[in-house]
Amino acid sequence: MARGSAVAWAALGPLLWGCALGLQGGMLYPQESPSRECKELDGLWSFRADFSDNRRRGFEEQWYRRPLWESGPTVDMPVPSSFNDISQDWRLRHFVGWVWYEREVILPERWTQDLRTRVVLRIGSAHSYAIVWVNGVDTLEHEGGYLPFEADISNLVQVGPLPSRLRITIAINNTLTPTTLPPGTIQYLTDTSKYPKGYFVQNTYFDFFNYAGLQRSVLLYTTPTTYIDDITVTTSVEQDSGLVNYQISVKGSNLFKLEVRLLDAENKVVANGTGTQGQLKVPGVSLWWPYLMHERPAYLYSLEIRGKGFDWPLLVKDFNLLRWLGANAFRTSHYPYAEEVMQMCDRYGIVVIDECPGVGLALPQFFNNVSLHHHMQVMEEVVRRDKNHPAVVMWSVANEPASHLESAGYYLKMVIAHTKSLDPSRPVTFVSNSNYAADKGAPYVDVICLNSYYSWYHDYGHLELIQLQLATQFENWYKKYQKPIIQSEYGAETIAGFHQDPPLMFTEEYQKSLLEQYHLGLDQKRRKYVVGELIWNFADFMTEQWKDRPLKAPTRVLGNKKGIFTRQRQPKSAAFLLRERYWKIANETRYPHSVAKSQCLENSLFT
Ligand code: BDP
Repeated sequence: MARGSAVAWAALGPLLWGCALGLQGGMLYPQESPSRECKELDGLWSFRADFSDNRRRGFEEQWYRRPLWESGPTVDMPVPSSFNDISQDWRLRHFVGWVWYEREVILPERWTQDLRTRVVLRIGSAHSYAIVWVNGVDTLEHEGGYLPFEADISNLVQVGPLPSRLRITIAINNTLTPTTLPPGTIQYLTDTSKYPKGYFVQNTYFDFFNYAGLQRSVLLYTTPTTYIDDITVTTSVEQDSGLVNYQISVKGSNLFKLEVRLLDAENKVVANGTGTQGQLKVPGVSLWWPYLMHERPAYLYSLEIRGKGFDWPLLVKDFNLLRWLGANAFRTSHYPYAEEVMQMCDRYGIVVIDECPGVGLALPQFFNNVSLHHHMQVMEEVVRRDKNHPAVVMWSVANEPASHLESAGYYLKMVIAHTKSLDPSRPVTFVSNSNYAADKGAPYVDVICLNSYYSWYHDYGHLELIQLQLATQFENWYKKYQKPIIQSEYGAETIAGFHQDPPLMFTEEYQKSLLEQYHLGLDQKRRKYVVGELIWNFADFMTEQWKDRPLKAPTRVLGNKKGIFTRQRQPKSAAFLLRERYWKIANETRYPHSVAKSQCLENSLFT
C-alpha cells in the first residue's frame, strides 16, 4: 500500500458530503484515548439454549432477572464465537430459537462514581435478533446479525455507592423469517407418520451455515458526557495536496471547543482545524492506493472471502494469503465483515465491495414493504459504520436476488436509491445471476456484477464451452447497459487431493482448467469494459448439508469446496495458478509508485 508522511486517505474518489442518515447517533469504533477507556468483555460467558417447545421459557420465567445459573444449568460459551460451532451436542448445532448469554463484570470505581463519565455497552454483532438487559433492566434491542449496536448505560451503573458489579444478559434469536436479512422460512412438517408433533425445519436460501450468537467482540467503553458521537470524512485531491473535509457531531452539550488534528501514520500532526466542520489541507500528500493496482485500467482481481466472526490469527493469515496471491480486492459476501477486517483492508490496500446481508432474496414473498424498510435501515447501518474507510469502493445491496420479478425491480430500485442518498459519492450495485434480458434491477446499478458458473452448474464437465458462453454473457450485458462489468463469482467445487487428468469435476485439475478458461475469456474484455474478476471462493467454507437451488439436494460434502485454499488455509493447485496471474497483471499494469513485490518469496518470478 502506498503510504507516506501525510496520510490523507484519498480513496478512489469517495466524497461522502451530504450524507443524511436517518439513524440516531454515530457508531464510531471504540478507541482508547486520554478521555476514553475500553473494557473488553471477550472470554467465557455463561450460556443456555432455550429448548422448550415454544422457545419462550426464558421470557416466561424471566431468566434475565437473576443470575442465569439460578434458573437452570449453563455451559461455558466463548465470545466471540458461534454457539452452533462449539458444542458436541448436535441439538445445539441445529438449534433454532432463543439462546441466552450472561456475563458479570466488575467496573472500575471511577466509571460508577464520576458523573462526568458516560459508560457505553457495545456489541460488535449478535446474529440475528438481540435483547439486552443490564442488571435485569431491559436496555437495548437490535435486529440484524452483522452490525454493531450500543447503549448508554450510565444511568444503570451510576446509581448508588457501590454497584460496581454489573450483570449483562443477552438473549439472541437466530430464527430467519421472510422479513429478516437474510430471509428464511420455518416449515412445520405435519405428517405424523414421519415427524413428531411440532416438528419444524428452518429453510434458508443462501449457501452458508447459519452460524449465530455473539460472533464479534462485546465491550464497555467510556466517554466524557460531552463527546464526539460521529465523524464523517471525505477526501479529494488538488494538485499535490490532499483535502480532507470533516464533519463532526458532538453530543451532550453545546458548550465545547473543538480542535482538530490530523495525524499521519507515524503520529505526526500534518494539519490542524477548529470547529465541527471544515477542510484540512495536506501538502505533498501520499495517497492511499490499492495494493499493486495500476491507475489505467484499475482492475480488481481477487477472491471472495468470508468474515462472519472475528479471530485475529485467522484474519492476519488471510491477509498474508491475499498479499501472497497479489490480490487487491474482495467483496464482503454476503454480509458486512467485522470492523477489524475493514481496518486491515485500509492498512493493506485491499479494495472492498461492501455488501449487506441481502442474500437469499429468492422468493416473491420476500419482496414486501416490511423487508424493504428493514433493508434500507440495514444499509443505513452499513454506511454509517463503514463510510470513512478508504478501502470501500462500492456498496452492494444484495447477492443474487430474484431480480427477474417485477416486485424485486421496484424493491432494488428503492434500496439502491436510498443507499445513494446516504452516500452520493460511491457507486452502488447488487450482484446478479439473472438473465440480462429479464433482470429488473440492473437499470439502477452503477456497475453490473455477474455471477456465472459455466461448466459447473450448467453443461457439467464441458470446459470447452466456457469461453463462448462467457463472451456471450459479457456482450449481451454490455450491449444492453453500456456499464462497467465485474465477474463477481466463478469457480468450481474442488476436493483437495483429488486428481484426474484429463480433468474431471471435483478434482484440482478441473478447478485449474475451469479458471484458465474463464481467464482467457476475461482477458478478451478486461481492457474494455470488464473491470474486475473475483473468484468464488477464497477458502472452503461451511454450509448446510444441502444446497437450496435449483432443487434442495445434498450436493454439499462438508460444505462448499470452491475454495482456492482449504478451510485450514492450505493451497490447492489453483492457488498457484491465481498467484501467477495476479502478479503478472500487477507487473503488466503496475502503478508507478507501488512495489509489485511478493512479501513472502524473495525470488518470486514476478518481482
Ligand atoms: C452463488 C452464491 C454463493 C454460493 C455459490 C455456490 O452467490 O453464495 O456459495 O453460488 O454455489 O450462486 O458455490
